[in-house]
Amino acid sequence: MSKENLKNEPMHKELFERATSESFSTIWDREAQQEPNCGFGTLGLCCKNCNLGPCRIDPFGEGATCGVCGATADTICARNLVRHIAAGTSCHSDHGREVARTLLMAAKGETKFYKVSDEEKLKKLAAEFKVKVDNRPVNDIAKELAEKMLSEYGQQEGALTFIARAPDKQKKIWEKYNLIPRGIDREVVEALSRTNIGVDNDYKNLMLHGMRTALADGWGGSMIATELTDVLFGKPSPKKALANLSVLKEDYVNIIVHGHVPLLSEMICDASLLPQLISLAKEKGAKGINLAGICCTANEILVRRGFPVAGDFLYQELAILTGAVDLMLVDLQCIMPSLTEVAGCFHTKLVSTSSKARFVGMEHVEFKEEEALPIARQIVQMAIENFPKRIKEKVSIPKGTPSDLIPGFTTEYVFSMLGGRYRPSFKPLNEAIINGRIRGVAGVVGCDNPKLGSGANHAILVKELIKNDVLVVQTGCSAIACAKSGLLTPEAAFEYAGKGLREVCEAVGCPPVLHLGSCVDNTRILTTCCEMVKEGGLGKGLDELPVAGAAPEWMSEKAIAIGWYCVASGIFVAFGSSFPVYGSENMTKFIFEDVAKITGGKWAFEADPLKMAKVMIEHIDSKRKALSLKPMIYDSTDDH
Ligand code: SF4
Ligand code: MSK
Repeated sequence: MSKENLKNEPMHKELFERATSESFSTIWDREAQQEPNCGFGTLGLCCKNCNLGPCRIDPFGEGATCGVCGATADTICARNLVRHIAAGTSCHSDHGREVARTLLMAAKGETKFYKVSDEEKLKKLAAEFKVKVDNRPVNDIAKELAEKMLSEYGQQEGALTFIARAPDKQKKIWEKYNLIPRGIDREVVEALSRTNIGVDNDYKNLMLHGMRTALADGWGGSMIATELTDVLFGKPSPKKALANLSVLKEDYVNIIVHGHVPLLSEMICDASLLPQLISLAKEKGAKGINLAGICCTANEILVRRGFPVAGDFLYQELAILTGAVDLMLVDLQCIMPSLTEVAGCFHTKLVSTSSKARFVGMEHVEFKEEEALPIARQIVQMAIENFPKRIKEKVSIPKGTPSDLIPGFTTEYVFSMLGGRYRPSFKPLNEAIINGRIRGVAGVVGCDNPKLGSGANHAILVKELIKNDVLVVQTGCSAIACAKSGLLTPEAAFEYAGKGLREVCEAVGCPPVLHLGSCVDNTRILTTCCEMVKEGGLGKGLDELPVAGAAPEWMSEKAIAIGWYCVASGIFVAFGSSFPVYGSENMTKFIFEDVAKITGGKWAFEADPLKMAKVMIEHIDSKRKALSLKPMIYDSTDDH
């Protein structure tokens, strides 16, 4: 969707008019100012890894054909891409490290604000990490588990423990090509050292390490983040919730949590429910406290607590432009530095909370696990104190009703939901696929991007997939975009799904689009796929499953890492635009041809969401054919 279309939507019109009247440039304006994009950067032909450069390679072969050091387009494109993978892996893995550290502190009694909430999951993980369970106090188990997980960051040899979850077929491929991550930090450090001037100059060798680094994200840092967040705060479960900017309330103190790591936002949830703070809000003239989220922090408090979601990545500035946000607290990742400028036009207080993510001009209240709840109370109180400063005539919350959604699905929940209480199993899902009621499963994830549809492409893609009987699982901002379009409700099955998928959703009472959580929770998609292989009837490896992944509007380096760990795990992945590698013929061939021969996973790049759906469906059908599955029971064009 163009900015013009988005601007003219009744829900946003006033906000964009306000941006103009306040002379504030939104992300759409700034994106337009960047056009035309740098040709060298787009093709991946720019290197600034040393002071002999920066170097640029002429794609037409008329100027420089290599950098000052002699690095070719192949080397430069591969090095740049591996650095992106390393950065994305670092973000997710550092998030996992913080959660593991908090579990350790809780187990050692160093913070009283966190505890093991899901003992069953703790014990299951303990068994995987060979931590003794019998009759030991929960905190002893948690301490040893957290220490073992943290040790996998600096581990020098061997394999990450979660690699054992993958099917044997994938493990054999990874062994053959030396792709098994040894330690999370080790692979990231090696990615950076290999990409320095004069180290690894063979694009294939670089890309193999890039995949090993990405696997350290998916089967390492991200998986630790998901699993230990469940241990600390409990597994998500389906619940009713609301989404879009109209969840903000004119007569309440509105607080928005934004970022990724749920350690503080969980405490903010608790603080926002404290009677004394609600009374204080009332004393200040509000009816109460209204807490909502943006980006993945939104997803975390949505799937576990049912707090509403105000918007995805692109909505962070628009939320402040409503003039109704009394405080926005940020931790890290996907937070636009422009927020301080837009907040300057309103009364909104911005508070940074992570020592790793400071913003010039933003008030900072540093998060410490030892004082988590008092800090959360302090921040909520700051919001309440700020409420009377709201400029009434500047308040404009988009009218209209928030969209309903049912978030909170997990691998474990899909397991019991489909099998029923007495026969929890993936068998019903596999059987529905084998018998041709469900065509396959698609993971649609990732960011929203003003260059690629401003969020609209997610819903177009997902509608087309479910119309063709593809069950969709979602995370991140993509899930939020589809929630706003009303796709995450059981009723969406009646309106949009093909007959086969609709029958399954009707029988189970689930939406045709399942919200699995935040970006780190893409690991729930990996574990769901592993369970499908384990259940039987759909091949021996992840590469044989009739599944596909997509990030139609990706923008973050984290998306690159996610895409690569999926492809390295044998999965087909479609992105809305390519990586900057087209300047190298060899790298382009590696991505489109060679990688499939190594891992069985494949890449496709397609900006048009309907065409993207088509390539994903074609891929799913090719896998159905290879497995000799029955033809689809219903023709998906029958009733639409
Ligand atoms: Fe140029 Fe080579 Fe230095 Fe890159 S590493 S900036 S290509 S000299
Ligand atoms: S928040 S990484 S914009 S999905 Fe995870 Fe959204 Fe992309 Fe950030």
